[in-house]
Amino acid sequence: MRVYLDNNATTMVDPQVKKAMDPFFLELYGNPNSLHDFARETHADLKLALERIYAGINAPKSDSVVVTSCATESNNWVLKSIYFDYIINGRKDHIVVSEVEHPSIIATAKYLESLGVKVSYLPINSEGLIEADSLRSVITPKTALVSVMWANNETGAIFPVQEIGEICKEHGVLFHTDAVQAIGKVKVDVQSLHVDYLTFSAHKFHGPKGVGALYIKKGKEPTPCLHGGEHMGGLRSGTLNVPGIVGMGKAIELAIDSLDFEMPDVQELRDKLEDALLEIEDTFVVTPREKRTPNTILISFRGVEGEAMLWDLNRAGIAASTGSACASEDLESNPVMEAIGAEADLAHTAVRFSLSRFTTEEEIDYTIEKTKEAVKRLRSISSSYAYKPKEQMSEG
Ligand code: 7TS
Repeated sequence: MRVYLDNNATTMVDPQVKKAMDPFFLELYGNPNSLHDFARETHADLKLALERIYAGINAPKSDSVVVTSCATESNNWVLKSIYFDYIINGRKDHIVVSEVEHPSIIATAKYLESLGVKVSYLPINSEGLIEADSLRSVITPKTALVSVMWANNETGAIFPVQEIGEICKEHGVLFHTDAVQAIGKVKVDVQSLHVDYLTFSAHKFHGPKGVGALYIKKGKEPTPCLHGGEHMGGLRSGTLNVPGIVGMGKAIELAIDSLDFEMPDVQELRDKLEDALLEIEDTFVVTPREKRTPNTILISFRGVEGEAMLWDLNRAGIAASTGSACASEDLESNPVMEAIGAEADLAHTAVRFSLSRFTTEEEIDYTIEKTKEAVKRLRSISSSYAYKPKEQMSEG
């Protein structure tokens, strides 16, 4: 059996999305900006796709949703444009990010730091959550931007974006949220909170890879990252990725439709997996279920190296993860577990299972069986577990 439980890294393209994209490779391949019928024939589908994308996050028509190549581009664009628009000219000198943002935010923040920008990193608490009030003590009159993700990719923890948006509004500071792990899992409505920029990526909700977007509130348009033409209202140049945009439009529509009737089933399967794995002794989950996206579990099996676990699971045909795929070539501990301050031996044991609306009960039953076998086998050969008297173990 092959079981895919790494949906926070990427998802399968929904067959309906693929079907919607198909005509745009061999038939409707015109450049929409050209002046002939091949171009014109793409316009209605592009318009429909953009309408679906706007509707997917409830963006008002007056605001912009700029299609990019991925969330990494959107995140880089926001942070770097803040540097060009507010910092290099001396108006502001500071930005705030959380310490558990995706590397596309953290690495960009570190790069800006190397250019002299002051950066504050908001901590997470022992449950892996951000406390909105922690923002109050770091914000200054020179703060240009706060960037805090809607939901964390490792734990699924949902961050208090509503309250953070309010604090930003009070202080006249721009607010960006990376909603990559939120779209299709929880309701994302840009009009329900104070937010200036919001990032998302189609391949995380059963759309194609290589297409994402940045929502921009009217009046907050950043300096473009890619100059060159009048595409996307002059905000992002480059020939439009027509199949990608059509695919993202269909995918976001399906994802939003599935929120009420499929996500509860995903959550039920996630809870079944989690309950069964927590029956194994010395096993820990940091973020409470009700404070997480419905599809994610980050779980630590004491004494079992995360990578060893992935190896055993992979041999059984099961795909899981120990952390962001962007960093998985290094044998590093999970960044969220580190930020929580977990003991070193626990930080190395975290395994992420992330489900999708295509996950079946049969797959979950199989995963429970194989994970239990793997924990048993790996603990039996683990020097850190087998020889440590149980009484000496304290909770992480
Ligand atoms: N932001 C978040 C919160 C993410 O989870 C990811 C990908 C990105 C941005 C980048 O998206 P991309 O479309 O530009 O690649 N996260 C993961 C992950 O958790 N495991 O692999 C990739």
